[in-house]
Amino acid sequence: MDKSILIIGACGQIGTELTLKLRENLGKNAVIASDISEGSEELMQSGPFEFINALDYNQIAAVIDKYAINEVYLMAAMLSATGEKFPAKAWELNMNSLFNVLNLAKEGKIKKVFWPSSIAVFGPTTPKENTPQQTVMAPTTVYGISKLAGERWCEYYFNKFGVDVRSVRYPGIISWKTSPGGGTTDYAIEIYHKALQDGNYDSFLNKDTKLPMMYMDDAIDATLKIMNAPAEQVKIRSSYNLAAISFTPKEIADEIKNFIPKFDISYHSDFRQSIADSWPSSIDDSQARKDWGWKHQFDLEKISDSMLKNLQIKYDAL
Ligand code: AKB
Repeated sequence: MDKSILIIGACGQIGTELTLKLRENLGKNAVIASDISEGSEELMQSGPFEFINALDYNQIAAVIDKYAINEVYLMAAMLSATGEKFPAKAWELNMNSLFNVLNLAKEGKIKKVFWPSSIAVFGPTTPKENTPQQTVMAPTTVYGISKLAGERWCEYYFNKFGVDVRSVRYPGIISWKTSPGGGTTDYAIEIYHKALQDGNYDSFLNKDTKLPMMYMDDAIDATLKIMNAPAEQVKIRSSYNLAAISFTPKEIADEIKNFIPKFDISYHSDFRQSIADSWPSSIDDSQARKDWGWKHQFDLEKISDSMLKNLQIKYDAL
């Protein structure tokens, strides 16, 4: 059976690049992008697009029917910082969109589901360094609570109904194509924009706040690796720990100074500091590496080089 894929939330930071990569790999008509509003010109022109509200089961079912979809990537979500401003909305979006897709799979309308979890499933009582796959999980953000609940439901649907659902706990994802929306790790993207535009950045996290991070290319690679792995290799059906590198605002600023010597950083933490303080500093992802061959490629130097080059090209074209 040929693959026919639906991406829900295709216009967001990860959805955009996931859609473009899948279209490059499988052909543009094999990948249907969908979201509540239109995305970048590059995304909109790269293949078919449908308007879908992830909370509307019937809308999703109609598109699945129309294109004979067999795999869904559910990328729509409200992230940690915005989630604290709109707790009820975050809970509704993050949970009910997942139920819609899990139920469609349970009813046999689709064969495979990808749903992203996050390092936000961990909380202040979790071991901070090298956080294990199985450990204390007591998140203190609405986003984290919704992701932890979602993980439990994914495993439940796999065990009870045989739903082939696969998931990774993304760290902060760094990218230049599409802006992130409302996360705590967003500073690690803003800093590159500001370095090029203004030569300085006022960080909303303290200088020593170390968080797990990953370049977009690695995140897409992990996503496709777990989705393409034989089912028996995907041994965890809640969500896999996933890691690449960890750094602090001071460390990323020092790296940027290697490219832009006059770059300057200041620190004025806001409400996002307590979210960051509740998360791990580094993650043990050995299970993902063992089960389906996960391996990251980008360190901080490579990320900085790629971010600054690509953003400069983008700004020059404006
Ligand atoms: C956020 O900061 O909310 C996200 C995440 C770590 O899941 N980037």
